[in-house]
Amino acid sequence: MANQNLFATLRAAFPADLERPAVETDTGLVYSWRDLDRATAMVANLLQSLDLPPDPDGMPPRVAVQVDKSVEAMILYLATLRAGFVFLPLNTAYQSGEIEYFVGNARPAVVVCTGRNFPWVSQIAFSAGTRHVFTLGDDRTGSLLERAAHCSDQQVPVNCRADRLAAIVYTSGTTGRSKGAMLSHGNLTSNAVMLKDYWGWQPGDVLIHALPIFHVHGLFVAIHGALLNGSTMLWHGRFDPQRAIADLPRATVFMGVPTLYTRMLAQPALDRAQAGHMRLFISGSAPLLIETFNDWRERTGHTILERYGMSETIMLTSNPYRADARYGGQDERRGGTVGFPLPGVELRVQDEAGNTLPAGAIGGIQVKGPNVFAGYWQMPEKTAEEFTADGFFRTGDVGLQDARGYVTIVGRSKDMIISGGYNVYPAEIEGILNELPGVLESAIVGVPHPDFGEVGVAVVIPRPGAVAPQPQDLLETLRARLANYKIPKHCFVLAELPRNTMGKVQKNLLRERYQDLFRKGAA
Ligand code: MCA
Repeated sequence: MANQNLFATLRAAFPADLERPAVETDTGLVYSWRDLDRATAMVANLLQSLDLPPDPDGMPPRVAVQVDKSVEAMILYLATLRAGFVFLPLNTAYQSGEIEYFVGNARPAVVVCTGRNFPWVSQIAFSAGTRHVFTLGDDRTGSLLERAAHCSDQQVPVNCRADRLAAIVYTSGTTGRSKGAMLSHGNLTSNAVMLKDYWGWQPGDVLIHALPIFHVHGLFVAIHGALLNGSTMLWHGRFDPQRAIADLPRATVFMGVPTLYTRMLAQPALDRAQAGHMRLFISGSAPLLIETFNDWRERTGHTILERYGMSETIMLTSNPYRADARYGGQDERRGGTVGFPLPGVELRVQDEAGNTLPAGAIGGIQVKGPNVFAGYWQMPEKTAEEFTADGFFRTGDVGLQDARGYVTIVGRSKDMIISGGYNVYPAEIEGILNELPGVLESAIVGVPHPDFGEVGVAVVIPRPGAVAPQPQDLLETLRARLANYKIPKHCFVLAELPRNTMGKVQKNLLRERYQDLFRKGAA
């Protein structure tokens, strides 16, 4: 039985000449394919030398990682795959309360954090039973590398079946607490192999990697795409529009969230000449406004390819790179749509009663395929709720598929804000606000934002008789507890919340009231 370890598949795609550059960083460092192979082997050997016990239920040990973006962080991810352990990426903006939840929920055997966070992260980890806490800096320092330096640079990727757990990606729940999406080697491999063909990866491709690597987009879609094609990555430690534009003539593929595109459009240096060498611009993780889609085509001559995915499924649909024969060919990339279900993905639209709807009708989007996760970590009931009796996953997104097969997302059945490509869940923030002494209740709603697409705004109702809460104090309280990108961009203290006859808060009325709050030129 061939080894279904994703790393084995990626390693087989390394170029024959291992001295070629695999990664060139924006700080001038160059890592060859041999460097990647040796370094991932050394870190894999270190992890395996720790004699980590599998869980009583046989689940492989977890490696939780909250470190700044670096090539070594990617090496740690690949080494975790190599060693057959479970990679658990954590947003660097998460604070102690959030980390305490993830560590308590996933019970990682190993935690890797930044040196600056070691004092509080190690305390949380050791208290939760974690056996080893290492540090990793974005400057090739830290105890992880010091220890790995003494390990062999030869390692055979642990033999895995396709259904072996490879990663847990936390995606906050509309009920406020995050759920760990369990992704297997098979989920990741099948999606990566299919996308290599569907997006036309070809010899000579070079990827600009400017996304964080603690979410699906930057960690799986971008990295797997480049590695599986033996392509060099131009590695940006953080997104800078000017640097991304400067690198376009050396690259052929760029992946980003809409905010990255709007920020590059704001730069005069972006023009057809600068983008002339590029083959493909891909957008996802948040809706791409038709204005951005049109402006980009006007300015660069390129038609952005928008696609749709989730932490639970990796990529689900995509606008065509070339005509998709399944839909009669002659397809074009349509702004405002997320294209066609990808090969192997079954997609249907159903109403609340579970009836599959005809083309063009709006309903709940449900999917099935080898890329769809097995479920949420240690939440069998929640998992069961999210799958239909015949095995389709309820995405929570609302949309339609037209007669040509194009999928359009028109909304969400879950209360969620997508801000600059990050999912923000009002319930998590409302839960904290509603516990504060001066607060009777609160509502977080998403409103349009010129840079992040959509951001949260808080509306708070004071508790009668208590000292009236001050908006800034409330935001500071949230800032001390939550990742910075979750903090509402404005807070209003009002006398009451609009409610319907059933007493339900009418968030749609709040969204309407504040929809122009951040519009360019708004007062
Ligand atoms: C930063 N800030 C934000 C966001 N990012 N506020 C709201 N939403 C955001 N996304 C705020 C910070 O809180 C801070 O505010 C200030 O902006 C500056 O922070 P900084 O980190 O310097 O911001 P940035 O460097 O400008 O980051 C903006 C960004 C980043 C580059 C757009 O958000 C980003 O990389 N987004 C990509 C997210 C991503 O990879 N999504 C894929 C998820 P203050 O100073 O007040 O604290 S995977 C997925 O969605 C599915 C599977 C899929 O289909 O891909």
